[in-house]
Amino acid sequence: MNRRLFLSVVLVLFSIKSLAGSSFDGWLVNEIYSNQSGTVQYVELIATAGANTSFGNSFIDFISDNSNLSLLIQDQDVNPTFFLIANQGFVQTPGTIEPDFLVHGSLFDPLTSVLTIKLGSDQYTFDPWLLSNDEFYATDSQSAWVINTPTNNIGESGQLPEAPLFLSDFEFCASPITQYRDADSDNYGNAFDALFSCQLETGYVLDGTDCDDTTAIVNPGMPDQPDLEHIDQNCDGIDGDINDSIFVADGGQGSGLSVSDPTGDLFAAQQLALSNNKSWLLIGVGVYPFGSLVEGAGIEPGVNMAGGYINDFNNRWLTGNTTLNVPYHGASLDSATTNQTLQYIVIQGANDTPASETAYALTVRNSASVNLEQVILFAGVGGDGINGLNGNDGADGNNGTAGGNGVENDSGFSCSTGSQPSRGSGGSSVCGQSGGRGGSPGLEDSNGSPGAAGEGFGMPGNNANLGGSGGVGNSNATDRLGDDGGNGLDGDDGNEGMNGINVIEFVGNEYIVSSGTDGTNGEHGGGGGGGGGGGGGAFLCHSYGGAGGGAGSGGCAGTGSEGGTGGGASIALRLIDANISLINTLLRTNTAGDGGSGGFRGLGGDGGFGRPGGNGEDDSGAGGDGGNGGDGGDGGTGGGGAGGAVIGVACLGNSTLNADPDTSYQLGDVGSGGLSGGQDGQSLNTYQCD
Ligand SMILES: [Ca+2]
Ligand SMILES: [Ca+2]
Ligand SMILES: [Ca+2]
Ligand SMILES: [Ca+2]
Repeated sequence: MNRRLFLSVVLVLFSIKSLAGSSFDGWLVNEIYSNQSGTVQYVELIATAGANTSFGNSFIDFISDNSNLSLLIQDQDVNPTFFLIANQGFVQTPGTIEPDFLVHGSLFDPLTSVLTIKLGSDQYTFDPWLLSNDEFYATDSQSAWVINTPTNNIGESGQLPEAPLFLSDFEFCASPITQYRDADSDNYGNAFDALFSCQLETGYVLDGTDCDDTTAIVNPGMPDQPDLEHIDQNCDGIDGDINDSIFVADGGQGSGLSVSDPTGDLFAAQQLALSNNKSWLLIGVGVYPFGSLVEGAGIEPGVNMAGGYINDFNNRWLTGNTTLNVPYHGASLDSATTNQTLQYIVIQGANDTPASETAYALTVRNSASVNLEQVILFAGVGGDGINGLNGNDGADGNNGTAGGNGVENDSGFSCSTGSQPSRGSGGSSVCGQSGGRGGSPGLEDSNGSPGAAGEGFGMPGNNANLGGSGGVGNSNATDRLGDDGGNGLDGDDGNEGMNGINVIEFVGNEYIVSSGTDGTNGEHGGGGGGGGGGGGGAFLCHSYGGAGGGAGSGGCAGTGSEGGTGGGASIALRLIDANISLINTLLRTNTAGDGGSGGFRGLGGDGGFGRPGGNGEDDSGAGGDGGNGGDGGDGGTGGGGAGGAVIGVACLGNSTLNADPDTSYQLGDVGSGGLSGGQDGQSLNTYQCD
């Protein structure tokens, strides 16, 4: 005789609403169902008027005598009425529908004395909990029995058939054999399709541990790795093999050796995997620091990583991220041995990249076969280049001094006895480009001396800055004058530096930035020549001519400015003698570094002025004027550094890239070239990967 499901339902609705954020406000438990063993269970929620249909990140708790289950419902946007939570046995029962949220195992203890379901702050209590083996009725929100009609959020409605689990016509025997249907012939039976019979029937087996009896590739004897379809191929309740895994969860404080005791230290978890001979790290949704500037972020060969796990590793969240925060130069995998895999992992490079350094998200080296499955590699920013230092301006030249005027120097009647007029001094120079000194004047019949040449000839053989010739003593009006000194030549300007170019180059497998070169220094201006001394006079009183004027010194050269250094690149994936397969992987870069600008060039100093020679006295000659110093040349301007490149994948050495059509690239801005003429960087999805 079937026992009818009998439920006395007490509904306790607390009016406390959640203060903020997501919640199940306005939702009720509409149908709840379990078979006797708890292997087939579902709960159908229904929205009342005004219910919150965006209840992502809300919890549902099932609290029963021997089981407390807390489910985090992620990012669910429901339209508009139902939400169906069911377990795996429900899914495997013919005639049912796809639930909105699938739970491995049981939702609650079917033999519990009281069941409490918490929908956020709303709480429902069912008490007592008696089960029928009829398998046909559910309980609705009014505590009434109803024919079960589990309905999911798109409105599909199914039904659990009456008595689906046991055959109706029992044959009496003393020791009936419990046996399980093996529909897929993999020698593991379906626990939810059992039969008591006196002999082992065709199509049945003694083992009832097949968690999916529709396919022979799923059963407890199969290997199971984390996969993109999240199939629990070995029926241990998780996607992956519990016995071949270390468990990592955000904030975990445990040993990492079991699903209920995860560690939060991803780096240590790798060592744990190696010492315990485990192949996989199963990693919960969250953000994990991985490596530092000091120790790098090495991924251990032979330790595979799979992310996206939630709800005590029972489920995986397709759009949830397991993010590894790595230093700016990225994570690295060196000498992976066999088919090493990263799956549902985000590797995020830091953005504290030093100047002109390149940012990487991941480098794979010396590895024959590495697989990235639904991975996001996001390189940090490339380091900006450094601006070149400015050149120094050259000092101006100093002026010469004037020559003394001619005077009488005679002992005769009414003649005066002046001393020899002083020669004009050449302007001094801090860069050795002094102006020439003026020449001495002659007395009576003697000639004036030539002025001294200025220092720093611009060009050999050019007499531009020679001193002037002295005047001829006691001669006619023209000859007795000292000649003016020549002006110094201007110094040539320095050469401009070369600008950085955007050719991509790796040396020693490192991206090389292209910096601007320094500008060269200008030349100093030449000093002017001193004026010649005037010739002496002999009419009536003997007299000195005027002394030559001093020349101005040359202006000093401006120095060249430094070139700017090049900007660093931002590179998502660097392969060095490695082969890699990418499945639905995103290669993403941040912006590359801008090139540094060349410094401002130093300007040349102005040449000093020459000064006039002294006047003649009566018939003595005037001294010649000192020449002006030449101006110093300007320094050359340093070149601008080139902007850094953005590159999805760089294949160096002997590397190959196999990317599926779902793999994509999202590259940031290239670095801008520094002033005045550095080139902007290049943008390449792949570099030398053909
Ligand atoms: Ca089977
Ligand atoms: Ca199977
Ligand atoms: Ca699997
Ligand atoms: Ca498994």
